[in-house]
Amino acid sequence: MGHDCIFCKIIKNEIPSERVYEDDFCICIRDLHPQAKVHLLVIPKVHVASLEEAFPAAGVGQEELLGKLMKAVTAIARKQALLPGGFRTVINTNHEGGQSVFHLHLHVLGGETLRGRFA
Ligand code: DGP
Repeated sequence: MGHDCIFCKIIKNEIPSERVYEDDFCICIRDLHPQAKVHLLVIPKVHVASLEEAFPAAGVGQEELLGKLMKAVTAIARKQALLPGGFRTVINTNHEGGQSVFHLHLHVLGGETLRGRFA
């Protein structure tokens, strides 16, 4: 658990957020600065800083964690009526990838026809 981690504080309800989903493993909140009509963040409760940290060059990777996150994303998208229309999932990794909060999270964007393929 990262003591100064914003998302750890949100998970512990020390910082308020609009939670749309929660289970034992992850939470889903609305992004503070939405980039689409619907912009959600799916955040695992365990503190893993990034995709890089989830899959170190040597040692055990977090395949199960990522699999569970993708399953949660799809279930949440269904509940939020983003399916069958569709949605976009983004994971920003490290500084050049645009990551600003170093607690692994998946962006879920939708609720409209998204312009551009990757931005
Ligand atoms: P990234 O750049 O991929 O690390 O995305 C971090 C996202 O987190 C960014 O879109 C804004 C969002 N965010 C940052 N702080 C907060 C917060 O306190 N509450 C909520 N709901 N979202 C936040």
